[in-house]
Amino acid sequence: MSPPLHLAITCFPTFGGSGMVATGIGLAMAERGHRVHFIARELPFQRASMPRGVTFHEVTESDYPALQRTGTYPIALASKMIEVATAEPLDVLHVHYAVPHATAAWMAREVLGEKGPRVVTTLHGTDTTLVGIHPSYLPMTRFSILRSDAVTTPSEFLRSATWSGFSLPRSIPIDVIPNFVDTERYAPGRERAALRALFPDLEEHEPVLIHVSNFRPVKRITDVVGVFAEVHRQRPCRLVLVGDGPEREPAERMLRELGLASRVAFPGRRDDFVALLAASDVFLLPSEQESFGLAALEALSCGVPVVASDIGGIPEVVRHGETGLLAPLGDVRAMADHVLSLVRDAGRWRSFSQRARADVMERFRMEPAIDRYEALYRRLAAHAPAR
Ligand code: GMT
Repeated sequence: MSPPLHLAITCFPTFGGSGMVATGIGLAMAERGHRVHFIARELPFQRASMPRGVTFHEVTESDYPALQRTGTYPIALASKMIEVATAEPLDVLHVHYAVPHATAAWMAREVLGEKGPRVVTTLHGTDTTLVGIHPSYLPMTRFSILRSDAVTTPSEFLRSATWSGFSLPRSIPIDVIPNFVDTERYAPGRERAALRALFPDLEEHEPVLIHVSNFRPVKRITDVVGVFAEVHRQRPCRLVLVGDGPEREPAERMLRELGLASRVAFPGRRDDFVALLAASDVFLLPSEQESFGLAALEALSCGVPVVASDIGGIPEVVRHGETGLLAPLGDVRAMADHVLSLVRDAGRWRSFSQRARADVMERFRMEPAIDRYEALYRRLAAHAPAR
């Protein structure tokens, strides 16, 4: 039997896909008997007690007045990485989201020298398509990606966007390891009690549309509202908007202006939203950018068909015409027509729902993805200099 690996994982501990993927990998590796160190500002998951084999190392910054607004987080993070790698025989340091985590990892490796851990950078999307290519960050992000021992992306789309966005030759290896979903947690369940708690007067067959996100501008929440309004005009329905963020206020204003506020629920950020998701009829994701669309994958896993924009990595997750329906970015009318085609025809909805779950079981289960990360870690550890 191979000896356990010593892994460190860095991510943003926020309500976002990259933190969820990083956490999923770390906890799964610990369950497989490896030692896992999370290095982050906050513990990126909530558990009553720390899982066996897992240690959390908090990144703290000085509040010295002269340092305010100087962005010392990358230095504090690199220092914590050095501290952990000095105390523990780390094989691999896996950072999620390039800005600034890949740069902090490079700084730590410079200090630790060749005996430091191998660095894996997983790009998640806006670190490549938005923030990373911003002139303020591009040279350093590009360099940090190049200095990583391995780079992964969750989709073919993001791999191409990385090569082109950072003017990298296509010979630079980038592994596509699709994101995954816990298919036991995100499972079909049509029990509508959780929805009725939000809408006590919900009719038996009244369709419910749902969207889950951090309500950032790239999610185009006002398109979610636009699609809902158009569907509602032709077939009365409800909308659940799970999450929170900057676009909530404009969405609420739009709903008030449309006179639809009472048909919509904002349950906020909720860990128990799976019951709402599984009982809903269609998941909406009209995003402007999406390297993958983890929220769509969670919906498909629950057997909920997805109506989304035909951009980024979404077509790799949602099979148009089989597990969901895609439309050009911003085409609210086409998305509304897609929703209506599903909620008006129970047989069509059922076949999309069944194919959605089956496709997730075939392509996006957690175990095969974790196998691939484990194989990558083993390959890198085998080529690391002896400590
Ligand atoms: O886009 C977000 O809201 C958050 C961001 C993140 O850092 O978690 O999401 C990105 O990573 C997710 C996990 O790999 C992907 O599912 C999202 O598609 C991706 N978002 C974008 O590309 C805009």
